[in-house]
Amino acid sequence: MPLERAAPRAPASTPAAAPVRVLVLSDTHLGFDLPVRARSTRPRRGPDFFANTERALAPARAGEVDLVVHGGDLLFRSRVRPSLVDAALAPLLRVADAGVPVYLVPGNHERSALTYGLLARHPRLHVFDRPRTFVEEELGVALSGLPFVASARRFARLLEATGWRAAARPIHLLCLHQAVEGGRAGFHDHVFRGGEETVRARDLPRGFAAILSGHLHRAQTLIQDLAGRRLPAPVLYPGSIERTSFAEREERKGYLVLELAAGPEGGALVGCRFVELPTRPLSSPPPRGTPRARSRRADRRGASSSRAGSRRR
Ligand SMILES: [Mn+2]
Repeated sequence: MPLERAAPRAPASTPAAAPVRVLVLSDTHLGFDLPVRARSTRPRRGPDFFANTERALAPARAGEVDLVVHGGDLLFRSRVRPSLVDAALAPLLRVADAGVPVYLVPGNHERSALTYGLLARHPRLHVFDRPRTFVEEELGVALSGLPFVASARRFARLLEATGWRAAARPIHLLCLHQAVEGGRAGFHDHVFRGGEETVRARDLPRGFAAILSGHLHRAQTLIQDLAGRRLPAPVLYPGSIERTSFAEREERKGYLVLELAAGPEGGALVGCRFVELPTRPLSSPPPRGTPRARSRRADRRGASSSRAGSRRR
């Protein structure tokens, strides 16, 4: 029986460009449990954080994505030794060297943006050291973003300061390090409803294909606000690449690979894949006891508040 030949496909009336692929990782907390001079010989989890950062970036080093966005908290706290900053930037610089642009949002653990300004000198490594917008002309992508802001009341004004409205491209992404209304964190499933630290859904404008954010350590996607109204764009949290506290003991850890299509109002998210990373189970309670109240406080912080974070992590 002769093989049937597939009929030639009719040319599309408007040839669709291939989707743009974006790898999103966040909250790598490099330097966590990695003392320079250890006072005990207990096993350290610090190397796990570096290993998972490298694993998450492997598709980028292999050229399988067009862009990388790091949603912040690259480091485990804001003041660290210079050699740790170098070690933490190295995985990102290798991606940039491989030809893939990298965008970094300063989180609550790296307010010393000057350090990045001085060290992150690479034509393909870009830091949202202030509210600003970058454009990748060849890809037709604009990326707007701002560093972590402790008071979300300033959010709407700072978003305008990125200049995003004047930078419209076929695909537009918003990059943040914030808790957004409806986000969830911790073992007791704390829901961010409002208050000082929470970005309100009504402050998110139309015009973005997706909003990419660090800060919440649980991987999650928000598509509606607390009243059930559809958000103007999905808010995507890849979550942390490892467990930074006991509150995260049952969470899967990983990173996201997105596919974005050009279109009106900043394009559209057409694909989103969570790629799980290996993690060591947390089998013992935190060293200073686990009263339920403390555990709940950790939930409310989203396992990542600036004050507690700098002090304890
Ligand atoms: Mn964090």
